[in-house]
Amino acid sequence: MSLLAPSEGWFQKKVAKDERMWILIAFAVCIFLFVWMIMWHVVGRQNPSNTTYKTNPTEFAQLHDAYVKKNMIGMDNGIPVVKPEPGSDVILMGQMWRWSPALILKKDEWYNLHISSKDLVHGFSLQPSNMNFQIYPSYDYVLKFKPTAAGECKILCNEYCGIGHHAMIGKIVVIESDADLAKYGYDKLSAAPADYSSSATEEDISGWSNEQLVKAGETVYNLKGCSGCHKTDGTVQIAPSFKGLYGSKSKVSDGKSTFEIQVDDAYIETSVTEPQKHIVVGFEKTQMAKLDLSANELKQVTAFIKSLQ
Ligand code: HEC
Ligand SMILES: [Cu+2]
Repeated sequence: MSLLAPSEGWFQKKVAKDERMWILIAFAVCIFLFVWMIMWHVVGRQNPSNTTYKTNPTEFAQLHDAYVKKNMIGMDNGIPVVKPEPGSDVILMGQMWRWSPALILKKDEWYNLHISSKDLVHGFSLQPSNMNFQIYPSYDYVLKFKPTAAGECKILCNEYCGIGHHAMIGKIVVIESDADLAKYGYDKLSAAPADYSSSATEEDISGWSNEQLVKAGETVYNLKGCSGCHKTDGTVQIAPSFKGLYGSKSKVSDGKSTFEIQVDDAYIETSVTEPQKHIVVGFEKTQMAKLDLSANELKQVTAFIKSLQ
């Protein structure tokens, strides 16, 4: 609202000739840009695909787990590595705080990359080519693409998503032939993932040896993303390290008081199923995500944590 009312009849006044010209020019520019918005899909080939499917975080996480389990050829720093067939559907999941899996792709081959988030909005930023996409939970965003240069690309997160945001760095390695794998330290990857019961199977594992449980537990630790926050070598980054955790006493708070608690099977179970119940003192500002482990996975990951003395 203006303090002064406009003069009577201003609206009916004829538009001056030069003013009308500017309006016409602006209109023409708008139409021109609008047409090119559509044309760039055809001519420039630089607009991303707009194929998107509805999904949900649980469903996509299951898809990710099954995909990784089937195609994994090894581990890179706690992140599973896959080498998909050219032309195939590839799953890439963003979660607090990592991109999984790491991908080895062949130069000049097409891939259908399905990207989604398990928790919050993340940003998929491919460096150094500087492609950017927002990644939402519940949407499976399909990026049809063909890498045209060999080398290593990093996937950064460019949507602030909390304390571990800066550490959320994924990897896509583009090779010309398998001989290039050595350059990235990927030539000695071991083929078979460890014994691992996915959440889909309710296999009876009561007869498993401790060694089997520990091996499978390490895979759970890597696949389910515990590795994104917890290290196993004693370093504390985002969350307490698992080294020497089992059997020790943790100082925790339940919101009302602070007390010490024995780290045993039951404590690990509550830590995973109800992460907010006991907050470790010193980590009040960080939150642990709820990760939906099956009973088998919980048993396996507990055996793994127990083995890290
Ligand atoms: C997004 C980061 C994140 C992920 C992923 C994560 N955690 Fe945590 N976790 C934390 C943080 C932060 C704490 C400390 C604060 C708290 O107690 O909630 C914690 C605490 C714990 C504790 C208690 C540690 C102590 O010192 O008493 C256990 C046990 C644990 N997590 C197990 C797991 C397991 C098992 C997984 C994988 C299935 C996992 N966490 C995945 C962030 C994470
Ligand atoms: Cu982020």
